[in-house]
Amino acid sequence: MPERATTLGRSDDRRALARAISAAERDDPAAGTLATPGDPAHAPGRLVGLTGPPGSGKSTLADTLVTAWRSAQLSVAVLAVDPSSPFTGGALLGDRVRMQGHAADPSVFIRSMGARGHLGGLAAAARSAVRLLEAERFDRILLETVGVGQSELEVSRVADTVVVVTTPAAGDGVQVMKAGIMEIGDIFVVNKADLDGADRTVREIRGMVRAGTGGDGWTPPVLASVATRAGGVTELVAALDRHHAHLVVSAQLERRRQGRLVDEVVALVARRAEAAARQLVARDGLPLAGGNGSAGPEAAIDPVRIAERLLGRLTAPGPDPSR
Ligand SMILES: Nc1nc2c(ncn2[C@@H]2O[C@H](COP(=O)(O)OP(=O)(O)OP(=O)(O)O)[C@@H](O)[C@H]2O)c(=O)[nH]1
Ligand SMILES: [Mg+2]
Repeated sequence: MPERATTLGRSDDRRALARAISAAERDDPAAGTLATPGDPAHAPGRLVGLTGPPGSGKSTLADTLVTAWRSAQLSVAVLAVDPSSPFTGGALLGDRVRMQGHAADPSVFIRSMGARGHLGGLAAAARSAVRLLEAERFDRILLETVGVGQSELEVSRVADTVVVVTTPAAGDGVQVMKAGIMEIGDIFVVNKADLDGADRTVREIRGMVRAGTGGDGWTPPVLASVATRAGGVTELVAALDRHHAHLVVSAQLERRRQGRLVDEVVALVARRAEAAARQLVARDGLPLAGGNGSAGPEAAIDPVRIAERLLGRLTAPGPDPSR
């Protein structure tokens, strides 16, 4: 499939993209209008998520992957998302320093995103940012999420392919493979394979993967990597290509993307509906049976019925309460 490298050569373009992502981060509706429409003839970028415990080497892997993809003439965007960080506007210093080797490359865009602001949650902000990057026609979009908690898992679901990064387990075996993470990984990487215990950790995770393999025809490979070495991600690059091919052939790529669109639209509807409901209540009070708008004894006993009445008013034809 022909893939043409995007070049954000003009610093104006870069700034516009950075601004649009900031707007998405703030949940500013203007974000959508700042996106340039993608070239429909261009193959949609592949969206790869990197997730795993802090310090496992995700940013270093991202950096090495960028190098590998750039040598294949592919343009790359990296979005580092840290749910525990309040930073915004690309301020995750460590990540930026680690990827500085690509700072002058017009076909590489690197951006960090923190947890501040976005009403719809970080996953929604990441989804908006990814949509902007897709519109910019990057061939590869890397989404790095720090940690293995619930919000990180949610962010990971935005990706086509999720890579779970761990390190050789010290002492008594793999502990970071918490509930949820085994299910979400399409590829497992034991990074820092230059350290002791990598082989054993690979074997252990393989055992867990086999036990938990679902019925989608893909057995997640478990690879070892040394992100700090130039050729240390060759196997990972090949595994990513294989998984992408699998997604295409099994029609799961389409299904995953469709699922993401549904998630995004439903989340938007939920947010707008909440705003409209609050406005309506602020204007008219709660629609209580007595109709006087103040919370009487009914509020304590029957919020479901009050909610149904409110929903009825929201969906009733007539003046839109959100205007
Ligand atoms: N020995 C060794 N060290 C590595 C390897 N990959 C990364 N490191 C080091 O591990 C440290 C953490 O790497 P990062 O890439 O920042 O890890 P991260 O997962 O992005 O960390 P957070 O974003 O904080 O979660 C750095 O000092 C890296 O140089 C590796 O393959 N082997
Ligand atoms: Mg990092």
